[in-house]
Amino acid sequence: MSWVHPAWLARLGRLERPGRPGRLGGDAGAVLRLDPGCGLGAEAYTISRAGGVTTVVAADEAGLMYGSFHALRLGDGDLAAETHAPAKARRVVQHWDNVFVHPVMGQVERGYSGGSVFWEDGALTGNLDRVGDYARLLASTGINLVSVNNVNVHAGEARLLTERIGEVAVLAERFRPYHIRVLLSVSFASPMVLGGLDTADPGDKRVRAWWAAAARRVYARIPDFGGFVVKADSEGQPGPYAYGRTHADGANMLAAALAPFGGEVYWRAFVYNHRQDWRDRSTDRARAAYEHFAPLDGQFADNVVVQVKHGPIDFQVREPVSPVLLGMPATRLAVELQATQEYTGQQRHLCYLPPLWTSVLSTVADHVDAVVTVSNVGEDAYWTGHPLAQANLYAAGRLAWDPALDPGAVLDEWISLTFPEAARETLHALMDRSWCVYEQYTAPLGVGFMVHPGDHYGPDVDGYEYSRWGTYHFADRDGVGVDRTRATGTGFTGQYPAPWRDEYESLATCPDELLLFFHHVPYRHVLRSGLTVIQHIYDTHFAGAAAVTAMRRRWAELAPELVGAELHERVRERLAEQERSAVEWRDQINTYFLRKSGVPDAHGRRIF
Ligand code: GCV
Repeated sequence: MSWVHPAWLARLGRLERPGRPGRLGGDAGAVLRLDPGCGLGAEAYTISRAGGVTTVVAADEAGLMYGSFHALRLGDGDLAAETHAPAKARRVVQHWDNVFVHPVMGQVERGYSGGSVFWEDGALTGNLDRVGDYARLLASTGINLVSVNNVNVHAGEARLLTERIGEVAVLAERFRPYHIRVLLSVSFASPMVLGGLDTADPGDKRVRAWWAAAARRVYARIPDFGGFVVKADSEGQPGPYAYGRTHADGANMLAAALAPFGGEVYWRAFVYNHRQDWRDRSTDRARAAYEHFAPLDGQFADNVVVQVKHGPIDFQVREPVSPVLLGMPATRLAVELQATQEYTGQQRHLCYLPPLWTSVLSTVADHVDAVVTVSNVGEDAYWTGHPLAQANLYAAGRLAWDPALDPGAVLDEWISLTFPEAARETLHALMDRSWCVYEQYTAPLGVGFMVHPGDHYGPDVDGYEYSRWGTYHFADRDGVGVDRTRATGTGFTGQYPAPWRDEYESLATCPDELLLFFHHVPYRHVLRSGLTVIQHIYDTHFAGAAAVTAMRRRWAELAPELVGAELHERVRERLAEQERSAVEWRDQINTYFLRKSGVPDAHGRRIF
């Protein structure tokens, strides 16, 4: 039981197993009782505390481990017995780590925390102890599945499935003691790239046999292997469309190969035309995932989980919930969140994302079997490039375990576990509203994608406007936003069930924060808040940038010794960059819309 870290023994006292009561060391601050007959389900535990002794009871070792982590989170005082069980059996972190440094994307695609914890310049990391530490870290949050390579599977990375599977097995060994199973991203073209076949057609029995043999070899090395993650027919990755097959055909072929061993396929629904002509107004990227997948509802094998990004576009600061998550009742689904902050400040900006995530989970938690989060971890000494971005990772695990948790309470938990009490107020002041602040100074009212093309950092209002990526705002002299109504627009609102289809369709009921996602409106359109769209843009951009200045000042007032001088300095430097960037966002967005609309700021503030 290597999850019982030596440092815990002093705090966690005795370990009792059936017929083998025992004392592992230290003073008996806790009793961990493994009792297969206790009636609890897998991974669940009961925890109580009386007279200074904490007791954890579970039917399996995983439950005992999660209960032990809970014990470490407890404050002082007695606790009446509470039972905790995970809401979701699949709590996943996925890495976009390349094995070989990619000429454009680097070692970790969209990674902002240094190199990969798993791979280094083509080789397995030499620092396997850190992988073990990472496993314990993830387990302490509740994560139980991890994928170790990028969903964009390049030729070198494809070999992890075959000749380099031993390296994946080494990683799996480090995760196993923490009850975390490993997933591997695989290329749909593997039978050709690795197997020398002339096709990857799911209808070809040689292809099916190749996958069956590949899965057998994987399980011979990693008996508890979790399964495959697949990005197919998406942004250049190969997929079943090349053979006139559906995504269900493709996913089910892999599922059949994994089924004898209990493995699963995480098949991504991030499928859209990334070579769109910006002149073509009939194509709407928001519609794509639903159009590709909803007609296949009920056709996926039992061990396929269709993995859906939480919004219809791509991890923008504000999007509606993807209609795919509400429209495939006969399919096992996963919701995909992104901790790495590709479009939310790339860990140079402080942006605590769980308020966004819970706004999604409150709608979709009952519809999904798994919560998947794209990792924000790298080689950085703090694990995350922004030390306070650790809170996003922590919350990813905690919310996968219990999507109903309050994001503020989860943040408070993380702060208590990480910093002294005297720093708590400052951290809340900086972090509680940081997602809203980020939204204020960036793309307004759900319109999204006003970022610099390619690296996705900083403002570039028209950067994607005449591109092939399908992410447009359609600002002209009269107004802004994308008409996605059934009445006059792309019809995207029609992909939602009631009541959303009508709520989003009508200007009278569409929430302000999503207005420009669903409607093209004049600048003087009056929001439900009572402000015009143009005045809202000016006000929020001034307020957002000012809020960042206040955050920067507040941090400067915190005594460095409370959090450690190095960490204090790292956060100071990040906040300085966030302030610079927020001012740039404010001025570019405000100037752009003043020039387009000709409508002055009601408060006469400086716009360029
Ligand atoms: C891993 C976005 C990102 C890509 C990412 C892709 C995906 O388009 O910019 O870097 O690729 O999403 O989720 O597959």
